[in-house]
Amino acid sequence: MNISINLNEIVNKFLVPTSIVPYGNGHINDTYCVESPRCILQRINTSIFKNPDELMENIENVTAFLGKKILAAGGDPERETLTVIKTLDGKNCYKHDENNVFRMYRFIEHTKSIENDKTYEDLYQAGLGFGRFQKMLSDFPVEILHETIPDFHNTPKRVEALKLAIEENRAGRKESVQEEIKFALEQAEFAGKVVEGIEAGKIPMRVTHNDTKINNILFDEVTGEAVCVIDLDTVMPGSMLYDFGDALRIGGSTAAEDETDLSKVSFDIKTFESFAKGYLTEMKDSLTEEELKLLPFSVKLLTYECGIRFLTDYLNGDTYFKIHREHHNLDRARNQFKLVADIAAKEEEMLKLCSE
Ligand code: ADP
Ligand code: GN1
Ligand code: MG
Repeated sequence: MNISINLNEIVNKFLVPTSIVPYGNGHINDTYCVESPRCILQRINTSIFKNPDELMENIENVTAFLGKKILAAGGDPERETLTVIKTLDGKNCYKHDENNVFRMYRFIEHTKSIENDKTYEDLYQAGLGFGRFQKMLSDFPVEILHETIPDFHNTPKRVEALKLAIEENRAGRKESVQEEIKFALEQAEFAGKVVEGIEAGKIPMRVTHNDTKINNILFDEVTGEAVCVIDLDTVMPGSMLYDFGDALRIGGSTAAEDETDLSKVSFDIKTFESFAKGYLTEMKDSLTEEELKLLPFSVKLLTYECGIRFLTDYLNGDTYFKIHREHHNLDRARNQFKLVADIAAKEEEMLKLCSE
């Protein structure tokens, strides 16, 4: 968040601020809380999201669509989905220059973010929230959606990116991560399962969120109910398996994503039960046999995919994910790989749960 431009000047393009403080724990954008009224100011990461106009168009279209559904269901659109605050001259973002593009959202009050300490009830609520989100978007006109990051969950392409990073060895770290590289490449045989299922017409494409980590959903601070799915930058066509698996990647782990004591990292199968119960409450009628069968596998796949993305970024010199300490991406990769092994050991047990 060490940016050199004057944030007061930026905020004045939207409204008059009294304070601006860094906010949240996202890995991608720079997020600030601004008062008052309380708002979220975000600098869009334009090295990742190359076309902020298309990105903002997606967000406006998706939130407008969700808003109508929420209203029709008797809910409050300003609480249950994001609201973009326009600039004084009516734009959905402010471009200070090419690399400094800012947007503002209404702050969703009386909610909490969950990072690592979560209960089974939280997982159930997250399942309900993400399931409801996907259900509401089931008839969204997909043709108006821009692909903000092409091939985002194309795991085989992620494997190719890892191989390239190994070959290029840009940060000179290859020798020190031989064990991790070996694990990543040994596991690559299952990387294509969902992409191939999609290509074969066995797995349907839907409008999906694509970044369902648990801190991308806000919970009511009193009742604990799932209130609002946020971080809509990657809403794109995809498989529901991406959203299901990715939510349990962090939601199902007994430790934080960057825990270095790997003896603490394991997959808690009860979280699978809780999340699935919530998710299926909303989605079970529209899922196909193939999707249902692959729910346990999706958790392994998405954890593996994220692990190889961290390892790739480490090899490339930490250019994608924000890091907060040296070797942070390597710590994250090791953590995810430990989790992959544990999920694999519990896959059969999860499958049994699905057939009950
Ligand atoms: P990133 O893309 O970097 O992950 P997010 O959009 O997820 O950024 O925002 C980071 C954090 O900021 C979220 O995890 C959440 O805690 C908080 N946040 C984002 N938008 C809002 C909002 N509209 N109201 C309240 N909190 C928010
Ligand atoms: C990023 O933006 P955030 O922190 O919610 C990333 C996800 C990863 C996640 C790993 C656009 O999510 O894909 O799974 O970090 N988002 C993007 O924690 O790459
Ligand atoms: Mg986020």
